[in-house]
Amino acid sequence: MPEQNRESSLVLIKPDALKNSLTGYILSQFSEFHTGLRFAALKVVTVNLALAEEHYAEHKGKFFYPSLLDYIRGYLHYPDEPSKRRVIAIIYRGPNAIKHIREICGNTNPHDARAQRPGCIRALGTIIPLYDEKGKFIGDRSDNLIHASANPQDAEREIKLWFLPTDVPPTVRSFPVETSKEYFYYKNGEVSSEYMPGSYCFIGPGDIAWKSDMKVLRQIIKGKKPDYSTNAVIAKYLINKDVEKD
Ligand code: FUP
Repeated sequence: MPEQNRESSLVLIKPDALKNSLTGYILSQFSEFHTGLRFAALKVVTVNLALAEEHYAEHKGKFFYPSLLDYIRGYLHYPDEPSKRRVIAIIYRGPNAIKHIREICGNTNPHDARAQRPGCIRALGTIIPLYDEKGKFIGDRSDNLIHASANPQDAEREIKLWFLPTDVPPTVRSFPVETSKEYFYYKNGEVSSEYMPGSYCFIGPGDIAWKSDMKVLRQIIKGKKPDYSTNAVIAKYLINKDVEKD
């Protein structure tokens, strides 16, 4: 099959879409009947801080970054109902998946989406004004219902950030995996090859991990500069492990 036909894209159905009962509508917009794309993986995620920060790492330092973290973590749409703070994460796969999905989403900014492409998903979104501590307007947050990978590099980074290889059937995995022969433990932001009291073994011998994550873990253990951060590896292993009650 040509490489383009096996393209994968990460879609996140964000908390505002869940709150507005738009999940079914969004799934039908992306259905195989309409797009020729298929599900490669799907899961319901309570977004931990490491995952939110890594997902939006390119926006760190911008005025809307703190608000964006609260938004994707569901705190803004469900301030008093932790059990409803979820995102639906989906890998779609098929011909020109990235471009096709971005077209159906529309512009990042819901006002522009409405103007440019009435009927696209983000045309249903909202603009929220943001203010600093002194009450001065600093810009807008786009509550745009959905995230979709922008290009193949982002898609690879994002899919490996949100999904374990074993969340994806082997026949539709887009990126190389490796079977570990080693143990890796995690505690308080640190990775180790040795058990420490209170640490958690997230990869053991026989476990399948993304090949690039295994490389990063070995770099960390050897004290070398890693290709990417510990959090970018660990965030997906922490998904749905924290307990937050109403
Ligand atoms: P996109 O690739 O379309 O998701 O857009 P970006 O990566 O540029 O933006 C990521 C998120 O930041 C979007 F969901 C919207 C949000 N954003 C704001 O809230 N305010 C801004 O001024 C710019 C972006």
